[in-house]
Amino acid sequence: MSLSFTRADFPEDFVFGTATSAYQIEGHSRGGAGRTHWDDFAETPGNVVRAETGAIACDHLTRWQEDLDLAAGAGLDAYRFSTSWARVLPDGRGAVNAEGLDFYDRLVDGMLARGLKPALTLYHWELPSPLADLGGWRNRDIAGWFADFAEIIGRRLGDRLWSAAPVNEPWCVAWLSHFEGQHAPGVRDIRAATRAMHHVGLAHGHAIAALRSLGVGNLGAVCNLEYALPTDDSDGAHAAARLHDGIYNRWFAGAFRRGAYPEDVLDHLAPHMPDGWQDDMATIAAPLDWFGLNYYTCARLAPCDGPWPGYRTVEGPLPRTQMGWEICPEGLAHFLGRMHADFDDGLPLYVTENGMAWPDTPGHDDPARIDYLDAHLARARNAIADSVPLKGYFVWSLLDNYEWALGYDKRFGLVHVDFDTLERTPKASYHALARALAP
Ligand code: IFM
Repeated sequence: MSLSFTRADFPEDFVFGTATSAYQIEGHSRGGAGRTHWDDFAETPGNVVRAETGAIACDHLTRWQEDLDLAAGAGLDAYRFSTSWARVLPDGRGAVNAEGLDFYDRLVDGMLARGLKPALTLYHWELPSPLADLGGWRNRDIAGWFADFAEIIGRRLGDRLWSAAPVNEPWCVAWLSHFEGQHAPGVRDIRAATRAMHHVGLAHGHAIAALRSLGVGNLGAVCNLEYALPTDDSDGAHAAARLHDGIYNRWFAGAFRRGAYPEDVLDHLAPHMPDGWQDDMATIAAPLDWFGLNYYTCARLAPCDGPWPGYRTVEGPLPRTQMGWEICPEGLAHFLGRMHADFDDGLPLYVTENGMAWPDTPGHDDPARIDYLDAHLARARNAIADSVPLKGYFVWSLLDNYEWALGYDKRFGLVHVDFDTLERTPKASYHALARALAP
């Protein structure tokens, strides 16, 4: 089975890549990395399937050369990776773990040696536990701690990076983790969530400033967006979808690109915002070189009784992935158009994550993933034809990996990983992509 496009169907400079993250693949029990709030969260019964952690994960820490060979072998142009805060600074501040920083140095050189553009994310969720002890994302000081981390990484890797973004999916860092409690630190508290919603943006802004002052270029923001649909035509369902869109999609995109939070969400969160938050907006809206969107699915919203935000999600009719997420490529088309049209900044856009989980077994084809990628890349092509400045697309993920609270069952990889032997086996989707991208 093949993909229905080739490279020639995209602009010559279009960047194809794949994305991974540190804690999900590296093996965090090794190489001097510090403890993270994910280790604490997973040790608390009921939080993570089988209480699994990233202790070994894909053992990328020792197998990284093989993994970069796989990325290059698929004909990709770029490799999106993240630097673990707790691997570089085991206590979150202070002493650097030289072994950790050296690892990322070799990794970046390894990408360049294979012709892969290094696309860095500074933070993909492994908050050092000592910083969590101080309140983590609830504590305003995190913006300064994060800027210091950014500076350490920028000084060491900045001369060889192709791009850098401070925080992967700020909505997950803040709302999913402090309001819904589904990710570490597992808090369910509107005040904690509101503080996190602001401080993660502030940390982003400080990190951008730190990287810029070092001369690191091509800096962006990466937000996950979910296509919010009313479950029916009632006013209540429309209002629910609009509010979900505000919290999920408009909060960070508006802050980063316009320096403003959406009024409809702010109306409810304002009493919980830190004093003087307005003075931070210029920092949060530091100029960017690109905007990245991670897109997977849609949500169908209905109103419900109970406190604000007063809505619930309802099952929809579309086929689903192993995550239970509806396959809805129209949502990608929607956001590509909207993230261009809503902001008068002409910013280049990247799809920084897109992909699906499927219960793959080695030796069997994964046609569902090939279909998924094909359908979404067709929407990407349409957007380019409609003059959306879409410049690249990254598949999530290169490898099957640690899917956070869902452990190791959910397989997002182009490459199958046997978590007993750690053997890597490229799937049919990997081969299909390699054929599509071949010169
Ligand atoms: O695995 C995650 C990743 O860490 C962030 N974006 C979504 C992926 C799939 O859930």
